[in-house]
Amino acid sequence: MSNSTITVPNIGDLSNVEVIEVSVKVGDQINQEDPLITLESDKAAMDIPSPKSGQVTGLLVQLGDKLSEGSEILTIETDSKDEAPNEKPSPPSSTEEKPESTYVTDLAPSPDINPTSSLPHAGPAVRKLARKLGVLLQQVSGSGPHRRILKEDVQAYVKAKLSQSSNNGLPPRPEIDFSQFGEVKREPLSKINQLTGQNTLHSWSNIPHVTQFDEANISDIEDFRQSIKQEYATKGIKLTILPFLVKAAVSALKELPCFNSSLDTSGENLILKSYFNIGIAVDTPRGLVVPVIRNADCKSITDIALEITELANKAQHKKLKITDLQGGCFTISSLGHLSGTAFTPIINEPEVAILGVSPAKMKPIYNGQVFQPQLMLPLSLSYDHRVIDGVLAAKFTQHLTAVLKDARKMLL
Ligand code: CAO
Repeated sequence: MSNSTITVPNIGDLSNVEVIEVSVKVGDQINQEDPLITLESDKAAMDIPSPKSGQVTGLLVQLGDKLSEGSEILTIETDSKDEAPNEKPSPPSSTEEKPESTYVTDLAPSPDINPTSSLPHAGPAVRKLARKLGVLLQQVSGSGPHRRILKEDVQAYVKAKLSQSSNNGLPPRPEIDFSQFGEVKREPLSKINQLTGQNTLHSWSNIPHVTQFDEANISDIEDFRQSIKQEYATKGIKLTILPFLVKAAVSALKELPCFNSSLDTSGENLILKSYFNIGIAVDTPRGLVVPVIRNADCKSITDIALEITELANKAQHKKLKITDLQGGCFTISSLGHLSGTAFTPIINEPEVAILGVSPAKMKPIYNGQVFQPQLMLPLSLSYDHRVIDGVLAAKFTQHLTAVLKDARKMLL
């Protein structure tokens, strides 16, 4: 063991240079080339690296001291007994950042930036942090004295980049003062609307969506429904087309199990589900919610009709519990009571498909001999193309239309 003093090495023609950062403290175990202090003149900032490894036993400088070649920095205890009593560190390294060979993709510098075109002023700790995060200091604006880059500046830069990347890597939209064009009113979005916005943006940006359109002939189901609707209404049950669609969806999910799945977060494995929980999109004054009918395969159409009414009521009166909204496998979004011919529903992640339903209309359908009026229900099936291909999607709607045309097939 030997104790030695480390002094400022040759720093060219500079003298009385201010200490602006001290990177070590007494007791620190340091390695050769670790930065000890940073000096800053009006021309440049420079690190003074340690010429050897060892433990710091005494600090001989503090912030603001003015040092020249030969000024003592600290004492260090080393293992070697052959050390000269006064050690000069290796020549100082400029704080000019060397470009890293790799960068975090989201934070990658724009190609038109030359990493050596300017000399950012930053201490070793800040540069270490920047290196760790893959930040090129030339891109960071310094808020310290002489535009020196502080840790907070690097953190603010990363934060700004991350918020841009959550916006799909697109530059943020400029703030527009719409009142310059006419009268405006600002209304906050409901919490549900904000959440739906985030979820749909995430789904739309991350899932390759394809929508398959089809039509189901629901003439027989509708005749049957009309014939018992009143009787059900007297028992307090609202029998619409939707419970039939839930049952038809379960039948199609059983037939094509990859629709009843989720991709794991690695995107390499499919998690296939043996339960059949169907989410129903419900419109409320506060926004869209999707309560779930659990184990729809084990429930009758009557049970499902009752449950939809209950869940829709709870949704309208803010009575849904978190468990009512969890565990869905496949979602049905019905705009059937309104208008439209088709739409492209957004998949309710982490599900892999969603069925959109538009209003049924009477259409002349050719039966091989004559045109007959039939009630045709438009179906819009959006699916995740990473999991499902077009052939499977066509098979899914083919199965749906077959069971909706002849409800007896749901029993099979
Ligand atoms: N074609 C023709 N008629 C339809 C139909 C369709 N596709 N879907 C429903 N109808 C009929 C019903 O059968 C009912 O008729 P009757 O009075 O003769 O029984 C009437 O329209 C009203 O139905 P409803 O909408 O009250 O009930 P529902 O079971 O079909 O749906 C619910 C319930 C809660 C899902 C629905 O009211 C709702 O909130 N839908 C909105 C979903 C949504 O917002 N999706 C968009 C998501 S993306 O932003």
